[in-house]
Amino acid sequence: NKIIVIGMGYVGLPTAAIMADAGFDVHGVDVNPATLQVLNAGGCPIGEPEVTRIVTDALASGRLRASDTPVNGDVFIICVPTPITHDKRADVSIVRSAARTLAKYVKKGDLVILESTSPVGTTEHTVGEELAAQGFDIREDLDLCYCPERVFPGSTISEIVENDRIIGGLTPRAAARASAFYARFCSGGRLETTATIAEFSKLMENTYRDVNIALANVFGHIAETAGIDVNDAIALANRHPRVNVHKPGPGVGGHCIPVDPWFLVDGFPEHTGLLRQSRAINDGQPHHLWARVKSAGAPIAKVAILGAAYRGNLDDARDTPAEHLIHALEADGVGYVVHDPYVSNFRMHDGRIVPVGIDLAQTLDGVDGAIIMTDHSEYRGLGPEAFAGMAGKLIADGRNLVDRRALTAAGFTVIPVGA
Ligand code: SAJ
Repeated sequence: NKIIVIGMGYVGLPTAAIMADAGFDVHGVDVNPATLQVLNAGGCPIGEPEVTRIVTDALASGRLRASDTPVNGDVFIICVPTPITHDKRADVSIVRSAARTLAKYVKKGDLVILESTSPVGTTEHTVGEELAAQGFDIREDLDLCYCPERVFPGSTISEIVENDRIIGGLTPRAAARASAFYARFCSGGRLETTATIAEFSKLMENTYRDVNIALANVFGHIAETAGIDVNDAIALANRHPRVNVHKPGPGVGGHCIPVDPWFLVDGFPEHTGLLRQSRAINDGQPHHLWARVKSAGAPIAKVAILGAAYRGNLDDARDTPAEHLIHALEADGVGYVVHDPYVSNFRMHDGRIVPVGIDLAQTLDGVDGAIIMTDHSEYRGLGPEAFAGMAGKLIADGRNLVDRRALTAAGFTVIPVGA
């Protein structure tokens, strides 16, 4: 069995390596020359240690190769990005062009799988249309499926291998075939359904998380106004057997949660007011935190942003809430420096590169305030010594990590989230 994986990114590359590890002959395809250069030199463009290990092993074994064009195969898997446009519309043009490219290499009887998070109907209408344009009957001649990835950056390999897998076939035959294929390298349950149900359920998962985080953030706003600590209240509410309130924070980042709800809004605008409002609440959190800092009244010319990654202990700054904070600071003419133990310089949506320091004391030296954006373990429990070099005494703790009592006793003003 020869497997062709289109897209050597955060999902496609580890998936390809896991399949090579399971004994398949895998050919990866990517349009990015830098990615291909690293892979062809036997290296891995993703920093996560487990991913690096399995990818470099797969390349060394010869069972994984990569180039800029597909080859003939038996199974084709599309793992390309599905971004949103600047006006929050779903952009499936990369899926379409991947499908158009691979359609020329597909033969009768092949299995074609879309893994990219996609608007409802993409498998049949976008991928299916490109295959039909090559003369295939997409139900009879091929097995076409939607099998969403559920990659959680930081534990990519175990989540690909162990999570339950939704397998949406355009036909029951296609689902059964894909299920047998995933059984070769996935130990979790395999849940066969239709392609559209699979597409919808993937969007539901990430939308559920976004709306729940927005709800937690609203609880945080209420607590701030009422002078209550939201975390104490959440801890108690979560002792109810059917309640799981999420964590309020400084915003929602990453390449999935802030993007995927828009696919439902785009497709079903008349039903998705709640989703739009949740997005607005979560995107507004960095601005909300900055407004709280300003209302503390201390003069601020320069702040240190602690954390560029969108989530703790990751080197991933895609769609980071820190970018929204930077816009808020710039709008007020406030200077900033950024610290992160994992992320080096990162690129904002407007193309600018933001320099990031790794020495915390150096970053804090002489700033008027510090704003914690990421729940890195390095920031947990920080006390007065860590912030001693600051010129001012203001700390906004977007993740409720620092030793608030010790800092307050030492004369710092700590602004938590939701308290
Ligand atoms: N966050 C909060 N409060 C919370 C939980 C998260 O503020 O209670 C923030 C995080 O700090 C982060 C953002 O939300 O900035 C998103 O992080 P996340 O932990 O929700 O997840 P991602 O984006 O890393 O990965 C998600 C996962 N989906 C779900 O948990 C439903 C992952 O399993 C998916 O595979 C991934 O999206 C994807 O690729 O779709």
